[in-house]
Amino acid sequence: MRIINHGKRWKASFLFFLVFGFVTHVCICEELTKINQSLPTTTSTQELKAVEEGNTICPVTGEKIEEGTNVSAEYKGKIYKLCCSGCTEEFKNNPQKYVSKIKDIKLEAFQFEFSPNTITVKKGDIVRIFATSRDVTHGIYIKEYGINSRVSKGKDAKIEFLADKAGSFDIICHVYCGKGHNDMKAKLIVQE
Ligand SMILES: [Cu+2]
Repeated sequence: MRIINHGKRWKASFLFFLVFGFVTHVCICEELTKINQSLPTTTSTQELKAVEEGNTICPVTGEKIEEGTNVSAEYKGKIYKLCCSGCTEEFKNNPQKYVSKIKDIKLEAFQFEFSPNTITVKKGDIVRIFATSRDVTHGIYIKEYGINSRVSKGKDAKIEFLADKAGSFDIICHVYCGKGHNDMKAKLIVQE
């Protein structure tokens, strides 16, 4: 009898641990699922995806890329548009040479100044001005380069051109912006 009792007790405790084990397992699994769900879902492949550089001038020829042209090359996580497949080959041979020609400049317009006041680049550079306004609508006019743009608060302007003429050029606000408007000027210096 004692032996049978022993066996029953053993069975009972075995059953108890089985049920207990199952319940704790389910609980832990649920917790782990919750933790997993709360983790950010971004994958490393998404982070490594190359981004469009958005250039409108071919870094190899310095010429405006015709609309509808779909030729590009990737370098250091950025996709550069090019004007033809010949340029793609040339670009791939020496990407650094062409990428280094692109000069990105932030220009802020406000009553009644531009900041920076002077933009200095080298002849042959592809200049990209990313302009913002702190207050009202301003103009950005560079006669010698045929640039005629306007910028408003919340409506940024992107100006892209090949600096193919050396010299010192006036950047003028040609949109009336208030009392000091006539003095609102900056300089573009293109070094030989
Ligand atoms: Cu002005």
